[in-house]
Formats: sequence, C-alpha cells, structure tokens
Amino acid sequence: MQLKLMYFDFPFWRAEVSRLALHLGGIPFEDVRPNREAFMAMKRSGELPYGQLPVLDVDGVRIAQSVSIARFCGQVSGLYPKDHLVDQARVDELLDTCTQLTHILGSSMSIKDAEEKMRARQKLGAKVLPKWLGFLESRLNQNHSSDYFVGDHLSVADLAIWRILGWLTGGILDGIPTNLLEAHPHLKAHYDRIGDLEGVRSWMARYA
Ligand SMILES: N[C@@H](CCC(=O)N[C@@H](CS)C(=O)NCC(=O)O)C(=O)O
Repeated sequence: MQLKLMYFDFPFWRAEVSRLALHLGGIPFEDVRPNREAFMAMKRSGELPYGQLPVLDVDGVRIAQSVSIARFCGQVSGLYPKDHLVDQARVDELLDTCTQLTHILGSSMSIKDAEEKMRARQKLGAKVLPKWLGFLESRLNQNHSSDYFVGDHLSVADLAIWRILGWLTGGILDGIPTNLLEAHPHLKAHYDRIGDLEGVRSWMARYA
C-alpha cells in the first residue's frame, strides 16, 4: 500500500496523530509538508476535497478530514481497537473531542482586537479549558487501565490527546497558561508517559 500524507511542517494533532501512528506502526509513508505557497497552489488547483489539509492518498485515492485519516492510520498501524465496536467508538469519541477543543480555541483565533482576544483567552484559560481537561481526566480514570484512554493498549486516541494537550499548554497560544495540566495529575501523568515513549521521542526530535 502506497501512503502519502500531506500537512504543514508543524506537529499539530490534526496530522501528527496520523504521522506518529504510521511511524510507531513501522508503516512506510511519504511525509509531504507543503509550505504556504505550495499549499495555496494545491488549494487553487481544486485537488483538496475541502480546500484544507491534512489529506492522505492511499494508492492514489485521496482521503480528507483529520479524524477519518487518523482512524485509517490507526487501523493500518495497529493503534485502533480491532473487532471491538465499543472500544472503537470510545477512540472515535476522543478524536471528536480533539476537534471540539480545536473549535473552542479557534473561536479566539479570529478575534482581531488584541484586548478582546486576551479577554477571550483569559476566560478560556481560567474556566473553559480547566473544565475540559477535567472531562478528559475523568474519561481517562474511567478506563480500567489509566495508562491509556481506551482498553489496555496505546491507540490513536492517546496520541491525539497528547498532541492537543501539547498545543494547548505548550506556550504557543498567547494568554493560555502553560500550567493547566497541574490540576489534573492523572492526565499529566498520561501526557508525560506518552511523550516519553521511545518512538514518540525519536519522531518528535525533528522539531527540536
Ligand atoms: N475539518 C478539517 C479541518 C482542517 C483544517 O482546519 N485545516 C487547516 C490547518 S489545521 C487548514 O488547512 N487551514 C488552511 C485553510 O483553511 O486555508 C479536518 O478535520 O481536517
């Protein structure tokens, strides 16, 4: 199977979950990282089904939408529950939660007025995100093995949550505190554990 995954050259969860899954699963893929200019050319050409990235080509067949791509890459990499419909739905739930959190943060991205933006970010950091991190910690604790979000094995859910938490608390979002995980020790332990996996560390070294 020939795989070509296209996304910008930064480790945002939308594509990084799939890149990481393929890497951890030892599945070869063409890792294409267009710059802004190349992306605009792709967009103009009409080759992007929804005018956005990521997209994944599987033997020349194009697939779009981050969560669909993540699910597919999880399946080929052995990082998506096999033959267990409920666990599959639980992984999907967490991937959808990453989309929801992205939209929650995205609401502040388009605010032009700097002060208004900071007010929105302050509210996100003080109220909204702590609530959502609490939801995530509860979901983690509800799994019988709190090493992982679903079942006893690493899945694309763990990778996606790890990456979105890295984005939310990594200091790149002005006005969002970097210590939000401290109030959620189990979620923080999960975050540290995933980031410490050998395959994850070796993959992420490229961004250092
Ligand atoms: N619904 C899409 C959203 C993808 C998306 O928002 N991609 C952004 C990058 S993270 C993008 O391509 N932005 C450039 C643009 O929309 O022109 C998905 O789930 O993949």
